[in-house]
Amino acid sequence: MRKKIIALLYQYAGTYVSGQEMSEQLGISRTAVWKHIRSLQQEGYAIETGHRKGYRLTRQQDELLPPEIQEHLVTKWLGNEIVYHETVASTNLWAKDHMAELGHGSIVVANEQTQGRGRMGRRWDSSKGEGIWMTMVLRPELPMSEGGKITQMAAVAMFQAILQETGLVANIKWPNDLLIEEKKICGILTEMTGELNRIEHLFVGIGVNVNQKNFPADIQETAASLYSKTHRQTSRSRLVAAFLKHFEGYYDAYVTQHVYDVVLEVARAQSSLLGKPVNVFRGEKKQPATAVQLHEDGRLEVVYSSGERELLSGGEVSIRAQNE
Ligand code: BT5
Repeated sequence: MRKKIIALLYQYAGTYVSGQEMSEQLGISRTAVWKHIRSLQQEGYAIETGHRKGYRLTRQQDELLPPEIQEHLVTKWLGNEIVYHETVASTNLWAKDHMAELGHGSIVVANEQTQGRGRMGRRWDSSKGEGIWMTMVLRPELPMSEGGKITQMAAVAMFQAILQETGLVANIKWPNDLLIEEKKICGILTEMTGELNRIEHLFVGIGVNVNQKNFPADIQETAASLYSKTHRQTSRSRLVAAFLKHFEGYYDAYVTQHVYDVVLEVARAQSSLLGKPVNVFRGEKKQPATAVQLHEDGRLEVVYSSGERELLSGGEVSIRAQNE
């Protein structure tokens, strides 16, 4: 019923539809219509109630509302269920709190996050109406060690989606960033529940700076948006739909046929680290090394000056180019 109500309001976007008409079209009472509208408003849908006129969805220029994403969506299963929040603390946190209700392939998106999170407790700036703040909920039958691969798939899928929608060619900075001209435009935070040999829920949180013109002082030197590179507005809903299409393709190929080479090839070709001198940070400890290879399981191989090699997993270290 909720979906029907949203679709109906959407059809009439910009103009009022009376409570009477909604009740006739949906086959429910006017009171029931009003109750649904009220709960949608509480969730953040911008629905105006006009005295004697009915209800109206006040559509803004580039919303991330489910019908807008669905309009462009060409996936088979990913994004069949989209939960939208006007404002939420963090889509990853929300998805984890509601995991029992969220099926495989559900998407949680928000127009704004008040406590967006990065890795290792860091903060993720998620300003209102300007970016993509979303979490994919997946239930793959894979061991936890495969989580890094899925993060890599998401990075490559977002690389492709950005290329498709804007023509911009991003670099992929292992394990979870997309950069354009050395500035961060996208970050990924993958979290999971389960046991070592079996993932139960995988929460792939993705943040993309799309239409920001400014950033807070602490990140203005290191962050960029697609807008700052193209000087054009990019449609967030089209970008989400493009991302979901690419990701679904990679995911299905991997889970059904164990095909992963395309992802790996792009991740290597676009890597901003391979062959470069880097610093490996563990907490406060910093070790200089050279990044030499990206492995199929999502780990990065580095060689230290002592000649010792190590395979790094994304969750435990930060990497910075030595000139950063
Ligand atoms: C990340 O962490 O890059 C993962 C970001 C994931 C964000 C998404 S949004 C949807 C979902 N819900 C959440 O709550 N999170 C996910 P990390 O590698 O730790 O990078 C964090 C660092 O990036 C911060 O310490 C800042 O220096 C910088 N930063 C913060 N906000 C940024 C932004 N909007 N753009 C670029 N850099 C930013």
